[in-house]
Amino acid sequence: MALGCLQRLQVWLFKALVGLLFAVFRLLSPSSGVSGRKLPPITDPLLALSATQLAKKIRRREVSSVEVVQAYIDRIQEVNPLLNAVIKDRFSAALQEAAQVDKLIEEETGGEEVLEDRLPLLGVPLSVKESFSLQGMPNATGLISRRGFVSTVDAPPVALLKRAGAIPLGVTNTSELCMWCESNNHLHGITRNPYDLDRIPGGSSGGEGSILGGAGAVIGIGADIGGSIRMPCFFCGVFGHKTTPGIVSNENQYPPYSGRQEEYVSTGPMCRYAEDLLPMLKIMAGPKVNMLSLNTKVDLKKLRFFTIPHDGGSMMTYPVNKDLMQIQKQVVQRLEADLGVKVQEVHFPELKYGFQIWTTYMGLPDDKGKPPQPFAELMGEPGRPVWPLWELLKRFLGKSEHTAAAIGLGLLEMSPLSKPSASVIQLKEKLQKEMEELLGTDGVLLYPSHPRVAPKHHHPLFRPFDFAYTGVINILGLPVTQCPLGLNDEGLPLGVQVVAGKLQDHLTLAMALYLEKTFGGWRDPGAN
Ligand SMILES: *[C@@H]1O[C@H](CO)[C@@H](O)[C@H](O)[C@H]1NC(C)=O
Ligand SMILES: CC(=O)N[C@H]1CO[C@H](CO)[C@@H](O)[C@@H]1O
Repeated sequence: MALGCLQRLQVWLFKALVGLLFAVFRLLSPSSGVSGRKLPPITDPLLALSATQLAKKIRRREVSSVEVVQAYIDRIQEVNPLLNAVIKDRFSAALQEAAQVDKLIEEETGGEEVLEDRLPLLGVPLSVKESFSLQGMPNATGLISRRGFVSTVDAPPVALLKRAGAIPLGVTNTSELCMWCESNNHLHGITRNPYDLDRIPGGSSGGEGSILGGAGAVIGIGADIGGSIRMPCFFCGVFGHKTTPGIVSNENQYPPYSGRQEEYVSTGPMCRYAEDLLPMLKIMAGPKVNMLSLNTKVDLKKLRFFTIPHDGGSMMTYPVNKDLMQIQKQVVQRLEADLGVKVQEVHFPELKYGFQIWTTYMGLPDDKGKPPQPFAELMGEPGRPVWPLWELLKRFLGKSEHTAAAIGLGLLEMSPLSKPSASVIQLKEKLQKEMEELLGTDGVLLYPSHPRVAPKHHHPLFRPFDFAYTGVINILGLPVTQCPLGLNDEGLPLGVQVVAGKLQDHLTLAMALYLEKTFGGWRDPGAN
């Protein structure tokens, strides 16, 4: 399956043509009106505290929940006109709930420890991705035909976070039906990156990434089937964890998962401060928390470390950008210098087929032979399935309700590219075995999050397969934490994925704390 010389030339020519097409597309696209503007810096010190610290201060009555919730409401009102991240708020309900929290703390006689134990996030604001049910909030996932659909219950991890005392302030934008890396749809509009409004925040949990990066939220919740937590966290400079699948419930998300997708999708925490990842995951895991070793103290010096600099030259993805190669090398150097460990560079030829592996497995039927629900069917909900070619034609005339990305996915679904292939299944099985052997229960792997930093709006349409860097980890079913690593010369977030063996989530969460300490974690996009 190696590439010949002629094929390489063809790939190069194709990529050059695509680059030219995008340049023309940009010239023809209208400017957004916020182009060139910058987010204001944060001025309220409450916005610079982790949820863990906020909860502690609230319990100790050093600050009230109403003050904290109000600080976040003010920040959302300041930045959301620029970001379009929060698409429906519940500010007045949240303030009432905060007032109740303050009253409860006033009356609590059991002391701080009782509250910490029972309600670890008491009084802390929470942001929720719209595709998760949150009672009274939209249940549309960016589909015009679902306008007016309202959630009647809370999705289980949302309910658990609420039960731990967190107060949701609203829901945030996603890509249409959560199946694209740009959070844009014709119901709630386009969401922008807090570090550069002309760029994407990623997707599908892009509203979460954007509002977290923009300091309008401190903790949030996302789901990830191909990078939907990790891409937005990477592009927006925050932390996110794709949990080992099967731990956190995926119930009551729209669209629901079908076929074998439940094996590859994971719900997990997204946040600005690494120390919030672990307590959030403990809460969100519910009864399955005991399958993980979240109380085990991790000694990084005793782990085995590996790094993979790129996917080995896939035909589908673009090469990893120099800044990202460099920062991953710096992580390696720091690990070796700080911990006295050896970080071994490894290569897996199968990674080149990350995209093919992802599409093949996403299309497989479930145990009972039932195939996943076709995307064109979901696009037509609650009516009949759409016909992607017809939608494409309508799109050119500006008459389709659907985004180009969703139509593209509908078309891809009809093409031979997305038919499960036996040779790809073999490749994946081999990769799975090798990767599990390598990582064991004490191995940690660094892998680029994406080939480049946050792209300009719509550019992913011209480079649709770069998500293979995150997608392949879903199919392997491994836990992975996205960690920010400071900003590049243009002020855009850098980062890396940290992967571990199944159920070894505590290892990558410990790495997130280390990398935050070493590389500075989240940066205020409004600073300097
Ligand atoms: C969201 O809508 C879908 C159907 O369109 C429905 O099955 C689901 O129950 C709704 N979710 C909630 C929480 O109301
Ligand atoms: C800029 C933009 O399109 N904002 C929209 C975000 O979503 C809400 C809810 O659907 C709309 O009311 C806004 O117009």
